Amino acid sequence: MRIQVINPNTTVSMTALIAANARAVAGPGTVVEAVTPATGPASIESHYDEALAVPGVLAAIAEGERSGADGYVLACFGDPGLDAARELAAGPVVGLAEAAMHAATLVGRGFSVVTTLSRTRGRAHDLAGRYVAAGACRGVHACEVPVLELETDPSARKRVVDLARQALDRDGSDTIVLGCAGLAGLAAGVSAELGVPVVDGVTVATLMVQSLVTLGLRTSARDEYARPPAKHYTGILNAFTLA
Ligand code: 2AL
Repeated sequence: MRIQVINPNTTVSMTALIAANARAVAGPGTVVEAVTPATGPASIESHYDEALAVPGVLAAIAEGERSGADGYVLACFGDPGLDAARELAAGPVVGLAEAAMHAATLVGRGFSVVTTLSRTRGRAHDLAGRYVAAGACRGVHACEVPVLELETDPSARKRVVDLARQALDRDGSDTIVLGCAGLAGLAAGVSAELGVPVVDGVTVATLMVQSLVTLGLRTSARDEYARPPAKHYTGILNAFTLA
């Protein structure tokens, strides 16, 4: 099967990190195609970034549909454009926060999210409200390292580990969710250090999509996730007009 893993931001080195982590867990019959959108923000750390990432995500999904992708991972913790992607794609689409939060509820009673900037915490709380039962998300904590500095700041990993340790105590949680695709690859090491499950959405979402495709489970096209009604889109969105 072919899984398209979309990095909703336009930073190619981050796509490479995401791809390596997705490929590390994908099964032998699964081809992971990592995509960097042609348009969008360099990183996603505001509602503005998130809104402007969505056209690039949808263009990537449209291309995936043309080339026969079996399923999609949206590899950003804000899950930008997830519902719209489901309206376009025939195969399953799974978001990072969605996958990670669901997985955390399967291995623990309450989780803490460790994310990048404090301004992204509201979105994480909103998504927790959508995906998991009340009380399952015990807290969302920001290490205050900007997304692209996760790659370059030598203190980033230690800040994430220290914050996660504090979060477990403060929140009374038993599981850590990594709240950014740029943290992919840290889960196993941080878990060994802290002695609790640490969930990375890139790997979990990849295996969830692989499982859904294997089971023949596709997004329901009945009602809400049916293909959007054809209409004209004006101006810079003209290319998004559906037949
Ligand atoms: C993210 C992410 O996963 N990718 C990105 O550009 N921003 N999330 C975050 N909380 O900073």
